[in-house]
Amino acid sequence: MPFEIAVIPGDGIGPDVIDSGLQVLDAIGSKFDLEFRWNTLPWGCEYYTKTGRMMPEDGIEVLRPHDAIFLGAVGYPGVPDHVSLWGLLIPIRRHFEQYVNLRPARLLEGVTSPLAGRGMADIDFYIVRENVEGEYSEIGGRLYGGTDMEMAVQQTVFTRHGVDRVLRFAFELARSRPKKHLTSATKSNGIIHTMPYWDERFAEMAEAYPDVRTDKFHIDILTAHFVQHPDWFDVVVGSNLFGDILSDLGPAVAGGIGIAPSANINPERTYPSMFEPVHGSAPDIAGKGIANPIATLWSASMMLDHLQQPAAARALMEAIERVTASGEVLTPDLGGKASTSDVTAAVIAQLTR
Ligand code: GGG
Repeated sequence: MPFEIAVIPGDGIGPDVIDSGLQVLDAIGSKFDLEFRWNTLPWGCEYYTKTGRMMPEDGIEVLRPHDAIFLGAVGYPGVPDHVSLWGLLIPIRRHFEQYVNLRPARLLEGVTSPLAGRGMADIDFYIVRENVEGEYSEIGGRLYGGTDMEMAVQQTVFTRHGVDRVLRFAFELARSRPKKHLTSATKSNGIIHTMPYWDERFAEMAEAYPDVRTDKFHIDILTAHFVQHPDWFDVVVGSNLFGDILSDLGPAVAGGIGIAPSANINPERTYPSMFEPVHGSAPDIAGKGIANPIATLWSASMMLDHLQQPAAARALMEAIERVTASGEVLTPDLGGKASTSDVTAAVIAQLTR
């Protein structure tokens, strides 16, 4: 049976890196006898300028029957960021209960960390970001617009169901790893209601996982620890906003956002999950052919894992790592001179050698 994959290249460098991903996945398909049927959807900011919507009204129904969604990047100058995000990425995450955003931060061989003296053994952890509630909430509004009493209010939402399910996923992931260590990102000293609640749920959940070592840090010092002690971390769980920030910082210490993958997962598999690089559309380098495709290729490997193709997922990851380890074909963000298509060809060459 072919895998039915919805492909949303999106904006800026999205189409470049997705094109790389599709070439590499087709090569994987030939090697492992897997068939992919790509349903490419032209949604995003250009679509918005033509239609007034980031995706059609029935977009969620169009996506629903697919086995997975493969997405590039969202956002472009001319369309306000909150319009592009709330018109495409966020509705997909919510409708399909992709409540886990799993984001690895691992230093690949051949990639140099900006942290002096740090090597591969020091940077290898996962960020588990709550992906459908928390600070990303449309509850709120503005009052007295245009007057000197103007105000804006934004509500954070932590439900017991929503917090517990992402914590459970993080504990299970930590339990499956050798270090069995889970860190919680909090800010319960300053955020007086939601964060103490998060801490309470974390503490209660920990009782069910006596084999998992736990700790928690306020988000401010946690960011410092990511830089000064990345080796302390194994799995880090955070709310939607904290997880988002940590999952730019984590990959930055692992060599840069150009290699950072992510999986928006519906663990129950009731709905399709979505795989995307962490990075955005990078309009400054769009169309130049120099975007690093590794974040997208690593996301493709996570998609293969989710599609229960572990051998293909591993082979893709090994091919990526052989390319970075050789140091010969790297894009400018990693200190090289290679183009997106050079890296794509190098990964395919490693797959087919
Ligand atoms: N690769 C998807 C993308 O363009 N992400 C940019 C972004 O701003 N994402 C916000 C979020 O993940 O919450």
